[in-house]
Amino acid sequence: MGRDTSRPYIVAGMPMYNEEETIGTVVTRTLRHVDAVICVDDGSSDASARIAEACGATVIRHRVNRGYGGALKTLFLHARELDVDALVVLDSDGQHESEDIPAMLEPILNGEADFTIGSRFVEGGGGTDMPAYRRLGIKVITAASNLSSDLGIKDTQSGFRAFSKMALDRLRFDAEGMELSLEMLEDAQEKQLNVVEVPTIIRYDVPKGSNFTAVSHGFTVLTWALLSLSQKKPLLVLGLPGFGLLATSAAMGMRATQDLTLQLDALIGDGISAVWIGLLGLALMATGLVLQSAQRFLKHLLVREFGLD
Ligand SMILES: Nc1nc2c(ncn2[C@@H]2O[C@H](COP(=O)(O)OP(=O)(O)OP(=O)(O)O)[C@@H](O)[C@H]2O)c(=O)[nH]1
Ligand SMILES: [Mg+2]
Repeated sequence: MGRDTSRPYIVAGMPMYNEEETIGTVVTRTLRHVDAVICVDDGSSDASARIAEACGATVIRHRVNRGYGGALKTLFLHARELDVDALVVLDSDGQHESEDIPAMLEPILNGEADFTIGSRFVEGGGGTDMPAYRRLGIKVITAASNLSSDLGIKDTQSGFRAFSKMALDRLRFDAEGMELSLEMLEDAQEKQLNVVEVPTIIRYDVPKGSNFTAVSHGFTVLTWALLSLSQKKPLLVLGLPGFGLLATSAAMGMRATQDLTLQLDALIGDGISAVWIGLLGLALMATGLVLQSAQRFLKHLLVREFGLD
């Protein structure tokens, strides 16, 4: 059957890993709002793939687990091949409301946005039964990522995202896990895509959900944010703590000198600590300075010599 070219062709994509309890309902509900659903099954050991297919989804199988980022790469590849007008990505565990898909697509279809994010933290959005530690974790990650690049996005951790054809063509990422959430936002910022947050409710009262996995994902994403920050602002990340350590060392050294009357043991102990802390401080500051000037030099080379901006 040919495609109706008089209206936009919309596909929903779902990363899927052992979601047999929820995938059937999510696919059925999602198909009410899109032309096709693609589930990327990442080596599930349960009946997820069979149920998704029975409910009308196309299932793409990875033979080995390639993580959330790997699943998104596969989805982008297929969406480009299918020449879709928009791709909406949502979780297969029932946390995202399929009923919000039209609201997610609207800014894309009317040309206001290239990329939308279903957001818990804009007016009208929220999370049912969202544990406080999750909220805190998201805020910490968002604050860290805003230090390196002022993304201005309130919900950097929502996996409910929709993309225009242009965004699908231009976005590139290579993270394997959930850190993809930030890499994609940074890439969108560098490519000057128009990112809009759409209020949505993300559910936490779904059958599955492991606190351990969520915390470990949280640390992976935070580590990525800090690495990105140290690449972009090495002087802030290394130089500032280095300077703090150097100042501490100086203060300790001065105290050790002044307290000559104190017992020899304590004196030596403090003196040695002062030397170590001082050396660490100097090393961090020096590394920060070297990286910062390397970055400036590289930028200078690219912009001035090769005309790249
Ligand atoms: N393809 C693929 N999908 C995955 C993988 N890990 C998780 N997913 C899917 O990605 C979506 C989000 O994963 P979750 O584990 O629910 O992550 P989360 O929503 O941040 O964490 P919770 O709040 O605990 O649910 C779900 O639809 C999962 O089925 C994976 O390794 N490969
Ligand atoms: Mg989930």
